[in-house]
Amino acid sequence: MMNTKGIRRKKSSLSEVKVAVVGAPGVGKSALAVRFLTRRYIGEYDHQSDNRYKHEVLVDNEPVLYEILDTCPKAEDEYPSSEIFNWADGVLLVYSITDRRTFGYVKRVAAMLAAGDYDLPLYIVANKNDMVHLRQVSTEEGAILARDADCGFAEVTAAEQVLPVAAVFHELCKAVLAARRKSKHSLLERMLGTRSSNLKLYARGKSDSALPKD
Ligand SMILES: Nc1nc2c(ncn2[C@@H]2O[C@H](COP(=O)(O)OP(=O)(O)OP(=O)(O)O)[C@@H](O)[C@H]2O)c(=O)[nH]1
Ligand SMILES: [Mg+2]
Repeated sequence: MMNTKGIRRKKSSLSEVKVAVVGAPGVGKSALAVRFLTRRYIGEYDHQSDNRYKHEVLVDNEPVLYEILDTCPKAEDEYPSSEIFNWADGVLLVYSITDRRTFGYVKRVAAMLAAGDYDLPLYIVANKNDMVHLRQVSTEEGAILARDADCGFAEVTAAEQVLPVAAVFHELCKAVLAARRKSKHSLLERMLGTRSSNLKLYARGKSDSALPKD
């Protein structure tokens, strides 16, 4: 039997990023997730239940283990539970440019998240960009919503693109990792701040991992 001990990765070298893919029924959540996971587009996807996947890739040359929850609302007015938002490190909010109601769904989820103080990195994806003749939501409206929600935004087509779809997952991942670094840093600042003001100077001059010596 092969000894796997030697190849087991040190836990600290692998970042785990949990992403919930959220949006109204039929916007292409599964198509986007499957595109990212397999680079393929199969056209018909399971609508029965939430699906969870694990996928390891390099983001900026660092290995990242994605855990992706492809949610599956049963109705247009069914929103993800707080359990899902507590689980997630980042949320991909998906609507279809061909269906204005799905844009409204994303707006409401963004508002729910802001009101709930989740402080979760978001990324807004406008899918089905291959169907411009059926467009109901302008690029500008999407960009404005993203600006208000302080997150990234892209129009893509899961049906026709591979790299722009992967880029969306990578951008969200980078936002999650940046938020993580920031919260680590502010934890350190809080720890140092309770001691004396010259420790603050110390924190400024040193890297994140530096700890006070006394
Ligand atoms: N034209 C076009 N059709 C798409 C695109 N992405 C998905 N679809 C189609 O839209 C339909 C719904 O896609 P799904 O990926 O199942 O959507 P979903 O959001 O996962 O839907 P639920 O799981 O039911 O909530 C399918 O018929 C897909 O083939 C796209 O970029 N362009
Ligand atoms: Mg689906």
